[in-house]
Amino acid sequence: MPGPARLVVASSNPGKLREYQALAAGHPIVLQLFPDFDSLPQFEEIYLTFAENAAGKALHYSRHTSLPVIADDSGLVVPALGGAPGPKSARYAGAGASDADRVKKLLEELRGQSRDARSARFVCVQALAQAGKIIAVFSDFVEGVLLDAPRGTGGFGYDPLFLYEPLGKTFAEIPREQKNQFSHRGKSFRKLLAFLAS
Ligand code: ITT
Repeated sequence: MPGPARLVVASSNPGKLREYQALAAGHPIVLQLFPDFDSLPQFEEIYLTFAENAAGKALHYSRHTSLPVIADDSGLVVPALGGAPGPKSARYAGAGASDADRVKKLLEELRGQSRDARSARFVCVQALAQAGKIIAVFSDFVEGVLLDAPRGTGGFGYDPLFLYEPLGKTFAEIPREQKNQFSHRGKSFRKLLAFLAS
């Protein structure tokens, strides 16, 4: 019997890492972290698409371990803002800004906007790479509406503004397992799990 698949998750975002650990639980897969992630040369997310950034990130970090590496590029897309913050979601309020700063900036951009203009989706592209080669790429998204004030203390990033209408709650108001059930990251990760199982 082969042992569980071992993957290294290349991310510095604690919110993402917690979600991946919960997503892997109960599956024949062990998610590891780089022991020294912060001291590795960083990948510059300079591309205009989630896919290019995810693939670039996975390729880059796969050169620092012999194990397969998973990296995701994800973010919030608001069509009424021309797709912003999009692949620049982590840098929307500038370098060194916090989740709260980014939420504040988004609220300012959307102030007084209609329900339609507040439609948004979270997108996640996950790339799996090993030794400088892409093995596979997965993606998914989830649609919601951006509120005019934050609600909830769970999740991370833009979650307190993101109303998931089927539940009538933001992603910051529901347990992690429930967010993972419906989220861009959770749906994409289940495709990755199915791929590994095949
Ligand atoms: P790594 O590149 O190290 O993984 P990062 O935070 O820089 O960490 P991204 O470049 O993929 O990751 O940027 C994703 C940003 O998009 C993240 O910082 C949040 O602001 C936002 N985001 C992505 N997924 C989210 C989610 O599930 N809930 C809330 N915000 C999310």
